[in-house]
Amino acid sequence: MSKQKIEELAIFGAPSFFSENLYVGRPNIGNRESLLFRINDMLDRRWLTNNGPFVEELEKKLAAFLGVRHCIAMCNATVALEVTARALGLHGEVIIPSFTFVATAHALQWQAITPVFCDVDPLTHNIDPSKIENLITPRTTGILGVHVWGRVCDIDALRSIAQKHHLKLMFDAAHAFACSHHGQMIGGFGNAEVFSFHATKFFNSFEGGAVTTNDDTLAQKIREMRNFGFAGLDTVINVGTNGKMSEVSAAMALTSLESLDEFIAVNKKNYLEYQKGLLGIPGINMIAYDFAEKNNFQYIVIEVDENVTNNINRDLLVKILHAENVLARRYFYPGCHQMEPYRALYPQTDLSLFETEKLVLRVIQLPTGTNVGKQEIADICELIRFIVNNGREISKRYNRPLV
Ligand code: T4K
Repeated sequence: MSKQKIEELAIFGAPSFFSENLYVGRPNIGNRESLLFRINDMLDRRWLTNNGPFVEELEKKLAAFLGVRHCIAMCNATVALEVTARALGLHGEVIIPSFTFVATAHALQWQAITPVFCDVDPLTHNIDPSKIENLITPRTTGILGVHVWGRVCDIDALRSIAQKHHLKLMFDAAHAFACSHHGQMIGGFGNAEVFSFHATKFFNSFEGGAVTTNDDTLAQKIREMRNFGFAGLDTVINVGTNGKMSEVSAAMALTSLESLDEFIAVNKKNYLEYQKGLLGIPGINMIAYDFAEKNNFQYIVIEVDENVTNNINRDLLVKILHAENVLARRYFYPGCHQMEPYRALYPQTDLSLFETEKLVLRVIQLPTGTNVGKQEIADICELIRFIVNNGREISKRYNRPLV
């Protein structure tokens, strides 16, 4: 039973609709026995990290699954982005979207590379190739595209811009594991691609990530940089860091891999349930996935058009949902360019990010994954429908000054 009267909304003091929090990014856990078996094995072997057998097995399996020559498992995607940018020799300026998790920008800024923020296409939420060339300067050395929500950026356009201007092209594919472009798995495009296997990703290794590439020399360099620059037992040939994936993370990743099809099936089912449940709610539009491609359906993203939602803007909707224990998120509000240090370092940037500035005000992510059931999705959708249908009264009452 959904809320019937606005007095029954938790923002007005009534009990929350859901007794327990429904989170975005709840981890998918595969077969526990399988994981525990691997962990026991690892403990018996006393090989816990530093390119152990689970990491080697994982790298081989992922490279085969993605159809790439090299997969280098890493401790997380942020360090993987840093190492890849460095191994590619990026310096000066690199063009990236502002509409991304701040790790994309930090990975560059951390090594004194200036992230130059480019606007996005409002339909795809991905970097808009038509706005890139204006941002290229003599200092530009690369383009870093992000496959936001696992929806692939316009790879072909980015590739031709990169070729024309002799720039390196890398992708932050943190969201795009098991997604495809023209039928080819993400992982083999550009000079290199970087995945995240963080707990919140549909395929997780607790913390973790990977770099994939078809470039043998680059792969070798990344392997060395991942391990302090070592090229032998006591020979260091490059500056390096500690980007290694531990065996326990690889054990989790191998276990997740066994349930990959199930995770995708659940996400897809949830996506279709949301699509059905949200249908016809004025001003609530869910992003679409291209069914001709492979998708992981990990993100249920809605856009709120407050001109049509009876005065319910995105932030008020999020507040009401939170009060009902639906812990929706506002990724990637307010955009990297509005976060420090970028806001202070590049104060004029917002002037050129017209679409990004609007997008960050209308996007919400809703809970999905193996932890969310069909009934819960139906209830969340009914709640949103109720909120929008009664939007004028709710917003009037919410904004009424207290006496
Ligand atoms: N590039 C892109 C485009 C990315 O989205 C990310 C990461 C990266 C690069 C960097 O990847 P990594 O270096 O992390 O491998 C979370 C994740 O920590 C982050 O990995 C992810 N993107 C980002 C979109 O989301 P926060 O700060 O929002 O996390 P937090 O703690 O608020 O948790 C998010 C949600 O997940 C909450 O609803 C709670 C839930 N949760 C989280 C964890 C860790 C759980 O239910 N259980 C858990 O164990 O960044």
